[in-house]
Amino acid sequence: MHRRRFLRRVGVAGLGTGATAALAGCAGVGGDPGYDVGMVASGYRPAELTVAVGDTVVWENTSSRTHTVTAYEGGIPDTAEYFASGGYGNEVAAREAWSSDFGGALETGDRFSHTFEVAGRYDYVCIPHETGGMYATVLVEE
Ligand SMILES: [Cu+2]
Repeated sequence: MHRRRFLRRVGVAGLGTGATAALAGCAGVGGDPGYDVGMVASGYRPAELTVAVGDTVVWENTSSRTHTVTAYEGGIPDTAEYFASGGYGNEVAAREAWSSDFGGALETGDRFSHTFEVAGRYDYVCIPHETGGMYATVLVEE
């Protein structure tokens, strides 16, 4: 279990959707919603989140629809670890799993987390709502 650090927000997108900065890894303490990025009906809030190397980002599906968190393999730093809900090792595997059996699905209230160990820009997408523009970015700073 990774202790979450203080996550700074840069850029104000998606006000009021649970992007409150969090100090400790205890959900619900001091108004901490326990996650960093919420998934609404057709998007991530905030759509851009800035964290530091070593931070763990927690996503939660706060909507009634099913979503995924799936990194674009070409949209993350070369040396970074790939991430996708469902734990798939690459984007092709994640997409195939979704297509065949809704692999990687995050239902209402489900969470996914990833610890970012390499600085850079990370673009990710919700596979079922990609055509609807459901994608977002995590910026990881040194
Ligand atoms: Cu979605």
